[in-house]
Amino acid sequence: MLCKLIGIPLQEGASRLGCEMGPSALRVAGLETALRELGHEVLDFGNLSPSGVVDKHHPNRAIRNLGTVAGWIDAIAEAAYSESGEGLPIFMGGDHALSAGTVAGVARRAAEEDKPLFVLWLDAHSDLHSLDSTASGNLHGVPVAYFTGRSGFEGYFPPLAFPVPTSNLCMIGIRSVDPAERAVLASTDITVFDMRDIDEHGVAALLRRFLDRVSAAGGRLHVSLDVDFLDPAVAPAVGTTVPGGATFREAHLVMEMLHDSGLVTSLDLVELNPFLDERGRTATLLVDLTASLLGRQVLDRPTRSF
Ligand code: 4U7
Ligand code: MN
Ligand code: MN
Ligand code: MN
Repeated sequence: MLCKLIGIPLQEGASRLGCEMGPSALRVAGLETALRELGHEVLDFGNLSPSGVVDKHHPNRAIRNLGTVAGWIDAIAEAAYSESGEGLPIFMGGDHALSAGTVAGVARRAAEEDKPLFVLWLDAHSDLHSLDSTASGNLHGVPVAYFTGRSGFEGYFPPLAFPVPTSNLCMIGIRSVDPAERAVLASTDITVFDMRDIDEHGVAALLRRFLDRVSAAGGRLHVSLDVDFLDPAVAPAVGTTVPGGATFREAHLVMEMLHDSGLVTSLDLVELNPFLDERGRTATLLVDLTASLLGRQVLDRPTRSF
């Protein structure tokens, strides 16, 4: 498999500075070597930079860096479209606002191939705020509302040609939802599995159900991994820590199952803040999780029966 590493040093969507160092930390932690050792071809495209920044003002005065983030999304969507034609683009963030661009770009690609696009959102948060409902004003909390075509982004974020149907979106790991987001989740058909669902059923059963749907539909699958999907005890390098997250093994199992499915067509690694890391352990964990997604396993596993 051809893996395309694309750095997106965007940090203006988060309140704490530091995500701009994410792509560097993933490189230092050995992402390219890990994938080569698995037999993959790897191309590092370097880092993207934003399109021209136009100052934008929104009636919600809490919003921060709107023009800057909009400029990033524009450039990211273009790159995501161009690089998703062949190989597996791996978008190295950068904060989660970047997914407004990656998903918009891969959605355009899917539309061109006449395939449905599915999105697996691995996160503590649902990132479903509109520009009107965000109270923090941090734009890493809005990408899902944007790429599913919810209203209020017109004139602020780039026009969205191919919204992702809410029925094609599955969230796993959720444990921090604001009231406005809760209302959206209650009124749409987004599949949401919170931490309680993982506790009760195990992450494998939840994921398998979704993957079966993607496979039956012949869809493309974009995976967006927010570091805070993981428990902060194993992944401390995030600004937005929420206790009670996925364990080390739950996260690897998700990646291993995604590998076996053969369905993943693009990946975001987001919200890594190396300034908050402990001796690179979170960056290293993200490299190892990506390796699991690309076929690293403990034992060779021809289909086994027990
Ligand atoms: B992340 C939050 F209020 N919902 O809007 C907000 F809890 O990309 C958090 O998932 C957003 O890390 C978190 O600021 C965005 C908050
Ligand atoms: Mn997020
Ligand atoms: Mn999050
Ligand atoms: Mn975060």
